[in-house]
Amino acid sequence: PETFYLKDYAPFGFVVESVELTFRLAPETTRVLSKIRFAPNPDAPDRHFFLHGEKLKLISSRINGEAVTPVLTDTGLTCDVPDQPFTWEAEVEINPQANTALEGLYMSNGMYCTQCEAEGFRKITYYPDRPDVMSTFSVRIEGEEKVMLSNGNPGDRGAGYSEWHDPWPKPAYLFALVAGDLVNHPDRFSTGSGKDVELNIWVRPGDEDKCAFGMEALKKSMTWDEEVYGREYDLDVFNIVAVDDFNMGAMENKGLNIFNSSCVLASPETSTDANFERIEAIIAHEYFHNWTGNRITCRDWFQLCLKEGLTVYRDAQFTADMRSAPVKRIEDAIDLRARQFPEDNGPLAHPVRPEAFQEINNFYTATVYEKGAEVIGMLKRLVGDEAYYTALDLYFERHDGQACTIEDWIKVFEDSTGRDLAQFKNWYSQAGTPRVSVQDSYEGGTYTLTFRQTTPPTPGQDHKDPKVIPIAVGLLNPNGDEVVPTTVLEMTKAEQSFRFEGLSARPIPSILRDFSAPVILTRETSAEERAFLLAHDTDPFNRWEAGRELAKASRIAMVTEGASPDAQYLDALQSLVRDDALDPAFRALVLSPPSESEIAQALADQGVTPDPDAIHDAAETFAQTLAQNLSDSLPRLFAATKVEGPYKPDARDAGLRALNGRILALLTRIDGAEAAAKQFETADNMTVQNTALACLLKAEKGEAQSQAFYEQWQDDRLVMDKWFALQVATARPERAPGVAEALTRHPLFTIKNPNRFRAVMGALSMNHAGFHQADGSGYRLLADQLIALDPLNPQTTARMCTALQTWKRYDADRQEKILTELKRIKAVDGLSRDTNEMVSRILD
Ligand code: BAL
Ligand code: ZN
Repeated sequence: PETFYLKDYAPFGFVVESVELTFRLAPETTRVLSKIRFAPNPDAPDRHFFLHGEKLKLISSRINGEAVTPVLTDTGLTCDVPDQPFTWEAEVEINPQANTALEGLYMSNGMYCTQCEAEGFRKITYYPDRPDVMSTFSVRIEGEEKVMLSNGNPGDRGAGYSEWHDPWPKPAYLFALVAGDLVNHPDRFSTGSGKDVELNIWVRPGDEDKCAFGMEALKKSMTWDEEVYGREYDLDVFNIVAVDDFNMGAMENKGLNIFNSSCVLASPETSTDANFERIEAIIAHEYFHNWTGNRITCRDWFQLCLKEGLTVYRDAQFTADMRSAPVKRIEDAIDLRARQFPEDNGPLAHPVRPEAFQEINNFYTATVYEKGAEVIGMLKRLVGDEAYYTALDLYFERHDGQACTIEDWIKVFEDSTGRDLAQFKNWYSQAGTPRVSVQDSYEGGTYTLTFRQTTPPTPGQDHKDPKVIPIAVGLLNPNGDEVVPTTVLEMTKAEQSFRFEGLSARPIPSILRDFSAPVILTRETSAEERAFLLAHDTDPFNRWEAGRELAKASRIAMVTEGASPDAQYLDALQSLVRDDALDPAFRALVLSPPSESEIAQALADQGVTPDPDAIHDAAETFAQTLAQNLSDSLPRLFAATKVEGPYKPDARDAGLRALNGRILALLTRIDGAEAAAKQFETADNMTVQNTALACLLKAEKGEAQSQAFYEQWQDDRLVMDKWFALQVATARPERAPGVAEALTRHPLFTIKNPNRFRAVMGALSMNHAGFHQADGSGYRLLADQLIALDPLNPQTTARMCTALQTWKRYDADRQEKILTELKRIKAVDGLSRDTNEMVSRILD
């Protein structure tokens, strides 16, 4: 397969002045007529007229009204064209019904919808399908569907047709079309400058009652972007559509966001608190793309982090403002360590701005998105809040309507702050998670912190330069008072010391506050000091982090030395859980153990081969000991943290329910699952019903309730995804592959629906000891499923291959078994480019 390189970028030979599209919809024979005005591009090195096109049946083509015969290949067409502006017209036929890859125009439950990012538009018609080619689009849709939508503002509409015009030039990846029997949840929004905008969430009939929360989230997002970034919406209409079959979470098409139904539909009866929080964040994310992504887009796909890192950063700021900033920061750190660190430290490691790819879909990664957002956060920390917003104003002013690069982005900060950010760019170009170690000394009132940074080699990058690392530090004195408030140290060298003078006693340092950089911090320190920080740190993130470090140390000692759960840590947990002065959501996070995969990684980092079963046993023993130690207070704590009154998905109630759920999980270990059974009986919202069922299934006392849940919810796809996932997630390790395998034969399992596939296979890959069963049954099942899915949906198949990226952590037997499966996948005849690239990189 061809590899594409950043260094090869050249502008397209033509600019596109306008695009007119007509769609004649038919499930198996949709006709797409295009009329595109091209003009020579004076900035391009050549005038080679190549239009992308895949799986298209060309019916006819004309230039300036004259029929032409282009040369067709598997990937597009070429044609001789005039050396002056001209009109290209083509008619193609496509088959949405047969499109199971869910890229381009496809059908989902009888409804037409599109996904064009990154390179789906070329499956709709012949076009220069690259983000630096921007144009206005006029669209006419002809069909029998009740609702027919596209980007921009609505135009004429009549029996059997609907017209749309998008006045904002955009790349083809932002094109969208939806047509089907849809109903809307309407609302309106008045922008700061008084523009009245019609808002709609379009859903299948029956889902109307699940739109109100998403609509509120949209209006909050619109207000927030005006208040915080000064960005207003720019069309008369903003449409959101919910679709059941969707590879991603959602898509920011101009004026017509398309959402995986799991990321927009919400009701108390069917959605958990976590679903509500995620929906609010994704609605915001897609809306925020209107400026960071759509008005200013990417020059090429190597620059994906330009829009994704920034937009993830913006949606994280939004969530922090809507909910709790410390809780959001802790959740983001957990997520980064669970998904991005393994990527950055394994065979799939790539820079935040990659320099080569075979299939761009494989680079919609935690590194581009989440590490990309961390890089923005560091930049903001380094320049300060005010300078950050000044730079952003300049970014919008200078680059509105353009397709940009990371260089453009950095230049805006350099120009507006006067700083030289050359070294900072290493964060974009060099992969791998930096390790930062720290040593301290205290003498004559001066406290010195000495940091050392190294970044291990990653594929294709043996050498790493030092990065600019903002290290937020606070110092506490032994009675818990803060003697030096949070100060950002700017580390730029491989080794660097920072002094704090005039201290009357040796302080206790709180380092990397608020997780100020995405690095692995190592510091030899005592359990006492960690327990002190867990009790006293004024920085909530580091308070949680101290607990996490204690938890990890205890777990590792249990696995490697056969130690008992650390008594001091158990005591600390007990006082925290009982401390009503603390935010319940924070207490829930402190009570949430590190994942078994995280412990496996921590062991591997210490040169110990992780044994998944031993790690699982240690987790179980720890939780059982904690439950027994707390046994006297658990029933009281459970009652005291119960949320009374009607369900509200706000941060306060959700935090309390999270704590209550953690307590129920402990209580279930000692009360014969009585409280969980009662909660399941009386549940009036999905959060408590789901929690109760999880506890019951984990205790292997939930068969009847699982059946009842199934009967209650079998007609609700999204709730059934939870039912599928829960059974695999809670299964004892030795049962997990078998449970997952049986579920793939369940009548409601369908490999064609990405949500259902991920519910089962994603849950298996996250049941650490289950997936890594020594007999290799977990690996074998995943490989069987990936081989079955690849011809239907390469994108989702390739994404799921990441479950195998950590293979080098494990013992020789497991490695051998994983390699066997990887090779089996790679040997499949006609394997997709997506999956082939992922498997090859993992094997390398
Ligand atoms: N642009 C792909 C989906 C998202 O990141 O919003
Ligand atoms: Zn995005």
